[in-house]
Amino acid sequence: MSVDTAAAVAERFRELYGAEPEGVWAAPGRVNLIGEHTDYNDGFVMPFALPHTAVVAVSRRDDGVLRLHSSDVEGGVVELRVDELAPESDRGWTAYPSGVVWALRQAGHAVTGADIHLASTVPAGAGLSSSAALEVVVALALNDLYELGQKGWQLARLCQRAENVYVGAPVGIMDQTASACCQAGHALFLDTRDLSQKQIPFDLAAEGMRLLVVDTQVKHSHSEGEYGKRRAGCEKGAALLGVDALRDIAYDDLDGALERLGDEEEVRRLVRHVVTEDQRVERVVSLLESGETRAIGPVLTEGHASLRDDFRISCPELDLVVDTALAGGALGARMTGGGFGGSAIVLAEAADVETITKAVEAAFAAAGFTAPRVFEAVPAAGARRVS
Ligand code: GAF
Repeated sequence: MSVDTAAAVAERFRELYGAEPEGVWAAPGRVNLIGEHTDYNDGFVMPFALPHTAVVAVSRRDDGVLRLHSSDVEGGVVELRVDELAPESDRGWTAYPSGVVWALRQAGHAVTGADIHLASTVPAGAGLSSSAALEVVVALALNDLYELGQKGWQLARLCQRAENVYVGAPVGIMDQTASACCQAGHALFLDTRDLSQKQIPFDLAAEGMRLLVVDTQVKHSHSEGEYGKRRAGCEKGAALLGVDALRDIAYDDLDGALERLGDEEEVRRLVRHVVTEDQRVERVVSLLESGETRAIGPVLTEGHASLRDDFRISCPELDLVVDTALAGGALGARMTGGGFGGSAIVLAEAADVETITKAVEAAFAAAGFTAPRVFEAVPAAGARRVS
């Protein structure tokens, strides 16, 4: 995020609220390299931060008033009272920042109000965690201003609670942790059971490769039913198998576990995805750590097949990106994020990027799909104060 963006957000704050903001903060969106729908199964994930960020200018208030404004949404300043915030009372964009204020206060933090102005460059509904970026940036700003002393992973937990309870979307912990804790030049290997983290160096350019993000422009939403159904199906699988979470099924016991599920075909497919996906995360970590970066390509592609055939959350546009990219010589490709639309990632040799991009654009045009938005992603920094 540029200094200009921070200055523009501060300037707009001054116009709206007639005073200097106490500070400006930024938090990124993410792509997930591997580890999809594993986070609510206590499993492994491996996201990295995008350069696209949600940016807020914020000042404290001591009169219980919360004022919110976004450059990205039509309409003026929304004014709420912090002591009247209530779960699921709002379905609009303001639910994310006000949900964070609610979660902080519920956890006993004395947040007595704020003036907030927001602008975000994270594409909304593209599976790139625009919501988590918005939650985390507000949480970090209030954490700093009110001196709450919470660490990144603790803020991520509070933001997840805001999204689960206040917004009403049953998401896991990956996106908020990615936005809060990622580091530039690294992917974050996160164990979502104990929240332990390992920063894995991920510098594709140094090895002559690139990672493309292809936003299919098919919008998705997590508060709609399909995400929750998958989550409930996984929880049913864990209960039938007598474990706390699918994370507890050992890779070499997968066949046995599938047998024990008998004719629960739907659950069997979900379990197979989650158990094999956890293993794929571990394979990718070990390949990256041993310098075999190109070899992660086929693992990413296997992940896509599993999400498409077993977890059943892909869509024709995502499949077309993957198939076209692979036919054009990509090292690997998969959908990323919650699914049902959103974005795919493509790992490719730098020399093949242009051909692959053109092939994907041509395939979308030929299929009559809306033109995709393609950009290159380099792991960027996590949430931070910028002024
Ligand atoms: C969405 C959710 F918000 C995450 O918690 C995660 O479950 C992801 O879908 C799928 O891996 O981004």
